[in-house]
Amino acid sequence: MRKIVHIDMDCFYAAIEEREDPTLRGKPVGVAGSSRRGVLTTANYEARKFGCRSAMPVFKALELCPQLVLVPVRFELYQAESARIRAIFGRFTEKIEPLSLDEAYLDLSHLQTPAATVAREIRNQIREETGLTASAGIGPNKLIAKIASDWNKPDGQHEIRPDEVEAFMKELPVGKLWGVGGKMRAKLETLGVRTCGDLQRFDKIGMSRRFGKWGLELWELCRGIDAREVESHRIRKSVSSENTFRENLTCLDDLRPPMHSMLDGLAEDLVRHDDREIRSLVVKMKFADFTRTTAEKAHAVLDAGIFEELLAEAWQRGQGKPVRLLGVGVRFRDPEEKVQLELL
Ligand code: TTP
Ligand code: MG
Repeated sequence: MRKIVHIDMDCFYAAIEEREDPTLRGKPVGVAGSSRRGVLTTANYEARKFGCRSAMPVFKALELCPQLVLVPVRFELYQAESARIRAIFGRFTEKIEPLSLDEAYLDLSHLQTPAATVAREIRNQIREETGLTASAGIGPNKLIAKIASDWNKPDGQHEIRPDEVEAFMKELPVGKLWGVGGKMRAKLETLGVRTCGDLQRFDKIGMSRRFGKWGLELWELCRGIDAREVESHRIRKSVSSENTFRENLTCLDDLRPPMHSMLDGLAEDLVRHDDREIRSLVVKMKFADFTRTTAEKAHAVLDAGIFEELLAEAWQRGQGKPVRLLGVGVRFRDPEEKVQLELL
Protein backbone atom coordinates (compact mmCIF):
# COMPACT_ATOMS: atom_id res chain seq x y z
CA MET A 1 0.00 0.00 0.00
CA ARG A 2 1.46 3.33 -1.04
CA LYS A 3 1.59 6.46 1.15
CA ILE A 4 1.24 9.59 -0.97
CA VAL A 5 1.27 13.17 0.30
CA HIS A 6 0.19 16.20 -1.71
CA ILE A 7 1.49 19.55 -0.44
CA ASP A 8 0.03 22.85 -1.59
CA MET A 9 1.16 26.23 -0.28
CA ASP A 10 -1.53 28.62 0.96
CA CYS A 11 -2.19 31.62 -1.34
CA PHE A 12 1.42 31.25 -2.34
CA TYR A 13 2.34 34.48 -4.18
CA ALA A 14 0.25 36.63 -1.83
CA ALA A 15 1.67 34.98 1.29
CA ILE A 16 5.20 35.71 0.10
CA GLU A 17 4.34 39.34 -0.61
CA GLU A 18 2.78 39.69 2.85
CA ARG A 19 5.84 38.25 4.49
CA GLU A 20 8.07 40.67 2.55
CA ASP A 21 5.96 43.70 3.48
CA PRO A 22 4.42 43.42 6.96
CA THR A 23 2.29 46.53 6.38
CA LEU A 24 0.15 44.32 4.12
CA ARG A 25 -0.86 42.05 7.02
CA GLY A 26 -4.54 41.95 7.76
CA LYS A 27 -5.35 43.78 4.54
CA PRO A 28 -6.93 42.24 1.45
CA VAL A 29 -4.11 41.69 -1.06
CA GLY A 30 -4.19 40.74 -4.73
CA VAL A 31 -1.14 39.87 -6.80
CA ALA A 32 -1.75 41.36 -10.23
CA GLY A 33 -0.45 39.45 -13.23
CA SER A 34 1.18 40.81 -16.35
CA SER A 35 -0.50 44.10 -17.22
CA ARG A 36 -1.44 42.82 -20.68
CA ARG A 37 -4.14 40.53 -19.37
CA GLY A 38 -4.90 42.44 -16.20
CA VAL A 39 -5.93 39.49 -14.06
CA LEU A 40 -5.12 38.45 -10.50
CA THR A 41 -2.69 35.56 -10.17
CA THR A 42 -4.00 35.03 -6.65
CA ALA A 43 -5.49 36.82 -3.65
CA ASN A 44 -4.93 36.36 0.07
CA TYR A 45 -7.67 34.94 2.30
CA GLU A 46 -8.71 38.41 3.46
CA ALA A 47 -9.45 39.33 -0.19
CA ARG A 48 -11.13 35.98 -0.87
CA LYS A 49 -13.78 36.92 1.72
CA PHE A 50 -14.88 39.55 -0.80
CA GLY A 51 -14.91 37.03 -3.64
CA CYS A 52 -11.54 37.89 -5.20
CA ARG A 53 -10.04 34.87 -6.98
CA SER A 54 -7.17 33.71 -9.22
CA ALA A 55 -7.67 34.62 -12.91
CA MET A 56 -10.23 37.31 -12.08
CA PRO A 57 -9.86 40.58 -14.03
CA VAL A 58 -8.37 43.24 -11.79
CA PHE A 59 -11.24 45.69 -12.45
CA LYS A 60 -13.74 43.06 -11.28
CA ALA A 61 -11.72 42.37 -8.11
CA LEU A 62 -11.70 46.10 -7.35
CA GLU A 63 -15.47 46.23 -7.78
CA LEU A 64 -15.87 43.46 -5.22
CA CYS A 65 -13.28 44.89 -2.87
CA PRO A 66 -12.41 48.59 -3.44
CA GLN A 67 -9.82 48.58 -0.63
CA LEU A 68 -7.90 45.70 -2.28
CA VAL A 69 -4.15 46.31 -2.20
CA LEU A 70 -2.59 45.34 -5.52
CA VAL A 71 1.02 44.27 -5.79
CA PRO A 72 2.86 43.27 -8.99
CA VAL A 73 4.13 39.72 -9.54
CA ARG A 74 7.74 38.99 -8.70
CA PHE A 75 8.21 35.65 -10.32
CA GLU A 76 11.89 35.21 -9.43
CA LEU A 77 11.13 35.65 -5.76
CA TYR A 78 8.47 32.92 -5.91
CA GLN A 79 10.85 30.61 -7.75
CA ALA A 80 13.43 31.06 -5.03
CA GLU A 81 10.88 30.21 -2.31
CA SER A 82 9.76 27.22 -4.30
CA ALA A 83 13.34 25.93 -4.41
CA ARG A 84 13.64 26.27 -0.61
CA ILE A 85 10.45 24.32 -0.12
CA ARG A 86 11.58 21.56 -2.48
CA ALA A 87 14.82 21.28 -0.57
CA ILE A 88 12.77 20.63 2.58
CA PHE A 89 10.82 17.85 0.78
CA GLY A 90 14.15 16.35 -0.23
CA ARG A 91 15.00 15.68 3.44
CA PHE A 92 12.22 13.09 3.57
CA THR A 93 12.06 11.46 0.13
CA GLU A 94 13.64 11.47 -3.30
CA LYS A 95 10.34 10.76 -4.94
CA ILE A 96 9.05 14.28 -5.44
CA GLU A 97 6.86 15.33 -8.36
CA PRO A 98 6.37 19.10 -8.51
CA LEU A 99 3.14 20.18 -10.24
CA SER A 100 3.82 23.89 -10.10
CA LEU A 101 5.90 26.26 -7.99
CA ASP A 102 3.72 25.73 -4.94
CA GLU A 103 2.49 22.17 -5.26
CA ALA A 104 4.05 18.69 -5.23
CA TYR A 105 3.36 15.03 -4.70
CA LEU A 106 5.66 13.09 -2.38
CA ASP A 107 5.83 9.31 -2.16
CA LEU A 108 6.52 8.36 1.47
CA SER A 109 5.81 4.62 1.10
CA HIS A 110 9.35 3.71 2.20
CA LEU A 111 9.10 5.40 5.63
CA GLN A 112 8.11 3.66 8.88
CA THR A 113 6.73 6.84 10.42
CA PRO A 114 3.05 7.45 9.61
CA ALA A 115 2.70 9.72 6.57
CA ALA A 116 0.51 12.19 8.49
CA THR A 117 3.28 12.67 11.07
CA VAL A 118 5.81 13.31 8.32
CA ALA A 119 3.44 15.74 6.58
CA ARG A 120 3.08 17.68 9.84
CA GLU A 121 6.85 17.81 10.23
CA ILE A 122 7.32 19.04 6.66
CA ARG A 123 4.75 21.79 7.23
CA ASN A 124 6.48 22.79 10.47
CA GLN A 125 9.84 23.05 8.77
CA ILE A 126 8.36 25.11 5.94
CA ARG A 127 6.80 27.48 8.45
CA GLU A 128 9.96 27.85 10.51
CA GLU A 129 12.30 28.31 7.59
CA THR A 130 10.20 30.36 5.17
CA GLY A 131 7.48 31.90 7.34
CA LEU A 132 4.87 30.48 4.95
CA THR A 133 2.07 28.01 5.58
CA ALA A 134 1.30 24.87 3.62
CA SER A 135 -1.61 22.44 3.52
CA ALA A 136 -1.27 18.70 2.99
CA GLY A 137 -3.38 15.77 1.90
CA ILE A 138 -2.44 12.20 2.76
CA GLY A 139 -3.84 9.18 0.94
CA PRO A 140 -3.12 5.84 -0.75
CA ASN A 141 -2.73 7.46 -4.20
CA LYS A 142 -2.29 10.81 -5.97
CA LEU A 143 -5.97 11.37 -6.65
CA ILE A 144 -6.97 10.98 -3.02
CA ALA A 145 -3.99 12.92 -1.64
CA LYS A 146 -4.67 15.88 -3.91
CA ILE A 147 -8.34 16.10 -3.04
CA ALA A 148 -7.53 15.75 0.66
CA SER A 149 -5.07 18.66 0.65
CA ASP A 150 -7.96 21.03 -0.06
CA TRP A 151 -9.94 19.74 2.90
CA ASN A 152 -8.37 21.69 5.74
CA LYS A 153 -6.92 24.58 3.79
CA PRO A 154 -5.31 26.94 4.85
CA ASP A 155 -2.62 25.69 7.22
CA GLY A 156 -4.15 22.28 7.77
CA GLN A 157 -3.94 18.69 6.70
CA HIS A 158 -6.29 15.80 6.14
CA GLU A 159 -5.70 12.07 5.80
CA ILE A 160 -7.93 9.64 3.97
CA ARG A 161 -7.12 6.07 4.95
CA PRO A 162 -7.56 3.20 2.48
CA ASP A 163 -10.63 1.91 4.32
CA GLU A 164 -12.20 5.40 4.15
CA VAL A 165 -11.78 5.83 0.40
CA GLU A 166 -15.03 4.13 -0.54
CA ALA A 167 -17.24 6.26 1.69
CA PHE A 168 -15.28 9.40 0.81
CA MET A 169 -15.71 8.92 -2.94
CA LYS A 170 -19.44 8.25 -2.64
CA GLU A 171 -20.08 11.79 -1.42
CA LEU A 172 -17.45 13.61 -3.46
CA PRO A 173 -18.83 16.00 -6.13
CA VAL A 174 -17.75 14.82 -9.61
CA GLY A 175 -16.30 18.27 -10.33
CA LYS A 176 -13.42 17.43 -7.96
CA LEU A 177 -12.16 14.74 -10.34
CA TRP A 178 -9.25 15.52 -12.61
CA GLY A 179 -10.53 16.50 -16.07
CA VAL A 180 -14.14 17.14 -15.09
CA GLY A 181 -14.72 20.83 -15.83
CA GLY A 182 -17.80 23.01 -15.75
CA LYS A 183 -19.42 21.79 -18.97
CA MET A 184 -18.81 18.13 -18.24
CA ARG A 185 -20.31 18.65 -14.80
CA ALA A 186 -23.42 20.23 -16.32
CA LYS A 187 -23.73 17.34 -18.76
CA LEU A 188 -23.39 14.77 -15.97
CA GLU A 189 -25.99 16.63 -13.97
CA THR A 190 -28.51 16.11 -16.79
CA LEU A 191 -27.83 12.38 -16.37
CA GLY A 192 -28.63 12.70 -12.68
CA VAL A 193 -24.96 12.52 -11.68
CA ARG A 194 -23.75 14.94 -9.00
CA THR A 195 -21.40 12.86 -6.88
CA CYS A 196 -18.82 10.21 -7.69
CA GLY A 197 -21.21 7.78 -6.01
CA ASP A 198 -23.83 8.63 -8.64
CA LEU A 199 -21.28 8.05 -11.38
CA GLN A 200 -20.41 4.64 -9.95
CA ARG A 201 -23.82 3.39 -11.07
CA PHE A 202 -22.59 3.26 -14.69
CA ASP A 203 -20.70 0.11 -15.62
CA LYS A 204 -17.44 0.09 -17.59
CA ILE A 205 -19.12 -0.64 -20.91
CA GLY A 206 -21.64 2.15 -20.44
CA MET A 207 -18.89 4.59 -19.50
CA SER A 208 -16.75 3.75 -22.51
CA ARG A 209 -19.76 3.90 -24.84
CA ARG A 210 -20.64 7.34 -23.55
CA PHE A 211 -17.22 8.91 -23.13
CA GLY A 212 -14.80 6.75 -25.14
CA LYS A 213 -11.41 5.82 -23.69
CA TRP A 214 -11.62 8.62 -21.19
CA GLY A 215 -14.77 6.97 -19.81
CA LEU A 216 -12.67 4.04 -18.64
CA GLU A 217 -10.33 6.38 -16.77
CA LEU A 218 -13.32 8.08 -15.26
CA TRP A 219 -14.72 4.70 -14.19
CA GLU A 220 -11.58 4.19 -12.10
CA LEU A 221 -11.22 7.75 -10.83
CA CYS A 222 -14.77 7.91 -9.48
CA ARG A 223 -13.98 4.82 -7.39
CA GLY A 224 -10.81 6.41 -6.01
CA ILE A 225 -8.61 4.08 -8.08
CA ASP A 226 -5.44 5.73 -9.36
CA ALA A 227 -2.29 3.76 -10.16
CA ARG A 228 -0.21 6.71 -11.41
CA GLU A 229 3.28 6.75 -9.90
CA VAL A 230 4.87 9.81 -8.33
CA GLU A 231 7.27 10.69 -11.12
CA SER A 232 10.35 12.52 -9.96
CA HIS A 233 12.63 14.20 -12.49
CA ARG A 234 9.83 14.01 -14.93
CA ILE A 235 10.92 14.86 -18.40
CA ARG A 236 8.39 16.66 -20.47
CA LYS A 237 6.86 14.27 -22.97
CA SER A 238 4.97 16.84 -25.00
CA VAL A 239 4.04 20.47 -25.47
CA SER A 240 0.57 21.46 -26.53
CA SER A 241 -1.84 24.31 -26.71
CA GLU A 242 -5.59 23.90 -26.53
CA ASN A 243 -8.68 26.00 -26.73
CA THR A 244 -12.25 25.43 -25.57
CA PHE A 245 -14.58 27.32 -27.89
CA ARG A 246 -17.18 29.66 -26.50
CA GLU A 247 -19.62 28.05 -28.93
CA ASN A 248 -19.14 24.63 -30.47
CA LEU A 249 -17.77 24.70 -34.02
CA THR A 250 -19.78 22.75 -36.55
CA CYS A 251 -17.68 22.63 -39.70
CA LEU A 252 -14.11 21.87 -40.66
CA ASP A 253 -13.51 25.26 -42.27
CA ASP A 254 -14.33 27.03 -39.01
CA LEU A 255 -11.68 24.99 -37.22
CA ARG A 256 -8.81 26.04 -39.49
CA PRO A 257 -8.31 29.69 -38.43
CA PRO A 258 -8.22 28.94 -34.68
CA MET A 259 -5.87 26.03 -35.36
CA HIS A 260 -3.43 28.27 -37.20
CA SER A 261 -3.35 30.85 -34.44
CA MET A 262 -2.78 28.05 -31.92
CA LEU A 263 0.11 26.81 -34.05
CA ASP A 264 1.71 30.25 -33.77
CA GLY A 265 1.47 30.00 -30.00
CA LEU A 266 2.86 26.47 -30.07
CA ALA A 267 5.85 27.61 -32.14
CA GLU A 268 6.57 30.29 -29.53
CA ASP A 269 6.39 27.76 -26.69
CA LEU A 270 8.72 25.40 -28.53
CA VAL A 271 11.53 27.95 -28.52
CA ARG A 272 12.02 27.08 -24.85
CA HIS A 273 12.46 23.39 -25.73
CA ASP A 274 14.91 23.70 -28.59
CA ASP A 275 17.13 21.08 -26.96
CA ARG A 276 14.49 18.43 -27.66
CA GLU A 277 13.73 16.40 -30.76
CA ILE A 278 10.15 16.26 -31.96
CA ARG A 279 8.82 12.77 -32.51
CA SER A 280 5.31 13.48 -33.79
CA LEU A 281 2.64 16.10 -34.36
CA VAL A 282 -0.74 15.77 -32.67
CA VAL A 283 -4.23 17.20 -33.07
CA LYS A 284 -6.72 16.59 -30.31
CA MET A 285 -10.47 17.18 -30.47
CA LYS A 286 -13.23 17.02 -27.91
CA PHE A 287 -16.76 16.84 -29.22
CA ALA A 288 -20.07 18.15 -27.95
CA ASP A 289 -20.97 14.71 -26.57
CA PHE A 290 -17.73 14.69 -24.52
CA THR A 291 -16.02 11.97 -26.54
CA ARG A 292 -12.49 12.83 -27.64
CA THR A 293 -9.99 11.75 -30.24
CA THR A 294 -6.36 12.42 -31.14
CA ALA A 295 -4.79 12.20 -34.59
CA GLU A 296 -1.03 11.85 -34.67
CA LYS A 297 1.69 11.59 -37.28
CA ALA A 298 5.43 11.00 -36.98
CA HIS A 299 7.25 14.12 -38.11
CA ALA A 300 10.24 16.08 -36.79
CA VAL A 301 9.27 19.72 -37.45
CA LEU A 302 6.14 21.87 -37.10
CA ASP A 303 4.45 21.63 -40.48
CA ALA A 304 1.16 23.42 -41.03
CA GLY A 305 0.25 21.10 -43.91
CA ILE A 306 0.48 18.01 -41.71
CA PHE A 307 -1.60 19.72 -39.01
CA GLU A 308 -4.23 20.39 -41.72
CA GLU A 309 -4.28 16.66 -42.53
CA LEU A 310 -4.51 15.69 -38.88
CA LEU A 311 -7.30 18.21 -38.34
CA ALA A 312 -9.28 16.68 -41.19
CA GLU A 313 -8.64 13.18 -39.87
CA ALA A 314 -9.81 14.01 -36.36
CA TRP A 315 -12.83 15.85 -37.72
CA GLN A 316 -13.76 12.84 -39.84
CA ARG A 317 -13.56 10.52 -36.86
CA GLY A 318 -16.12 12.74 -35.12
CA GLN A 319 -18.54 12.09 -37.99
CA GLY A 320 -19.70 15.67 -38.06
CA LYS A 321 -20.21 16.07 -34.32
CA PRO A 322 -19.76 19.70 -33.18
CA VAL A 323 -16.34 20.41 -31.69
CA ARG A 324 -15.99 22.04 -28.27
CA LEU A 325 -12.22 21.86 -27.83
CA LEU A 326 -9.26 21.77 -30.18
CA GLY A 327 -5.66 21.08 -29.23
CA VAL A 328 -2.44 21.06 -31.22
CA GLY A 329 0.85 19.76 -29.94
CA VAL A 330 4.06 17.86 -30.43
CA ARG A 331 5.40 14.78 -28.71
CA PHE A 332 9.11 14.69 -27.96
CA ARG A 333 11.54 11.88 -28.40
CA ASP A 334 12.74 10.50 -25.08
CA PRO A 335 16.30 11.89 -24.51
CA GLU A 336 17.34 8.51 -23.05
CA GLU A 337 16.35 6.87 -26.29
CA LYS A 338 18.70 9.15 -28.17
CA VAL A 339 21.59 8.24 -25.89
CA GLN A 340 20.90 4.56 -26.46
CA LEU A 341 20.88 5.02 -30.22
CA GLU A 342 24.20 6.79 -30.05
CA LEU A 343 25.70 4.00 -27.97
CA LEU A 344 24.65 1.32 -30.45
P1 TTP B 1 -2.84 27.81 -6.22
O1 TTP B 1 -2.21 26.79 -5.34
O2 TTP B 1 -3.95 27.38 -7.11
O3 TTP B 1 -3.40 29.01 -5.35
P2 TTP B 1 -2.83 29.68 -4.06
O4 TTP B 1 -1.61 28.99 -3.56
O5 TTP B 1 -2.66 31.13 -4.34
O6 TTP B 1 -4.01 29.53 -3.04
P3 TTP B 1 -4.50 28.25 -2.22
O7 TTP B 1 -4.32 28.61 -0.79
O8 TTP B 1 -5.94 28.08 -2.59
O9 TTP B 1 -3.64 27.10 -2.66
O10 TTP B 1 -1.75 28.48 -7.14
C1 TTP B 1 -0.42 28.74 -6.69
C2 TTP B 1 0.10 30.04 -7.27
O11 TTP B 1 0.06 30.00 -8.69
C3 TTP B 1 -0.72 31.24 -6.89
O12 TTP B 1 -0.28 31.81 -5.66
C4 TTP B 1 -0.55 32.17 -8.04
C5 TTP B 1 -0.28 31.27 -9.22
N1 TTP B 1 -1.49 31.18 -10.07
C6 TTP B 1 -1.58 32.00 -11.20
O13 TTP B 1 -0.65 32.73 -11.51
N2 TTP B 1 -2.72 31.93 -11.96
C7 TTP B 1 -3.79 31.12 -11.65
O14 TTP B 1 -4.81 31.11 -12.36
C8 TTP B 1 -3.68 30.27 -10.49
C9 TTP B 1 -4.81 29.36 -10.10
C10 TTP B 1 -2.52 30.34 -9.73
MG1 MG C 1 -1.57 26.88 -3.36
